Amino acid sequence: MSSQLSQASALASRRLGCVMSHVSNSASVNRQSEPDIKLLEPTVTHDPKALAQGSPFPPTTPGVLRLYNMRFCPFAQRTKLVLEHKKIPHETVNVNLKYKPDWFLKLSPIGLVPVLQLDDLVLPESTATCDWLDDTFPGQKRLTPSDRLRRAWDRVLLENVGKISDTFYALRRRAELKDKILDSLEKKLHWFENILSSRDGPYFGGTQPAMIDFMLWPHFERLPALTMLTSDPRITPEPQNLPRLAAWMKVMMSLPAVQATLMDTNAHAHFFASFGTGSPDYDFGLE
Ligand SMILES: N[C@@H](CCC(=O)N[C@@H](CS)C(=O)NCC(=O)O)C(=O)O
Repeated sequence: MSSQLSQASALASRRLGCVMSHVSNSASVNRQSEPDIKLLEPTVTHDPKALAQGSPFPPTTPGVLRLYNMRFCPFAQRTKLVLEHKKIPHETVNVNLKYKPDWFLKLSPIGLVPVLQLDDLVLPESTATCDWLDDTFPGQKRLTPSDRLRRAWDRVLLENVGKISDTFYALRRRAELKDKILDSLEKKLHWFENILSSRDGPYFGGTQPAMIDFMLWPHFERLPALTMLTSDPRITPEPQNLPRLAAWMKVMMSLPAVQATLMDTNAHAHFFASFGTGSPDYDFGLE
């Protein structure tokens, strides 16, 4: 027992006090109250298939950050985008959200992905996980703006983007209201277009992508699938209808983090259709 304790304390002191090699040393300047966290590179690659009820818990490794994910979840994609953009080492475990494993519900009783786990730390919710990552590993790419008004307006954008995703579900529930639902989505997209036009760069963050770009992106990535499902071209940003958003989508697509998490339009459309029939195809495209 005492040898286990001393091993644990040796491990803890190895992990505290120095910053991950590829996260800038500014981390130690910016964080005063908590010790720095040194993450270890994962050595195990988990099967990407979604783990369902009855599947055994994949053992964690001390010092390895884990993301509980669902491959088609726009909220989990936010966390993945921040992890990828900041090059934060992590492993991913995909969860079947229709038949959740008991260990997942025990770990995070709210039962939603994303969830981050690092040793004893368990943190749910896309915005909380992304803020924690940005605060804990600020590195050279701090994503949260320092300007208070910009931060406040980014919150306004964030609060409104959910209405884009709601469209998918509204259309499934009230197909007879299709025109009305799409009219209101189109209006909302023009609102985003105007705000983007008032900013100083191709990104919502300006000349560089900021946290808000990664918070919004997953919802916009799915718009072409919505056009495919509704045959309504107004709701996909193109240079002729929503030029600033179209240009933003183009630059976002070229970011390595977006490339690393991107699902194509067919895959999104397939997943939505499968979700609509009550049998979400979590493993679509694997094998
Ligand atoms: N507010 C949460 C929403 C997350 C969320 O709705 N995740 C969905 C998948 S996209 C989920 O886990 N659903 C499981 C369930 O509803 O039981 C966040 O921002 O993280």
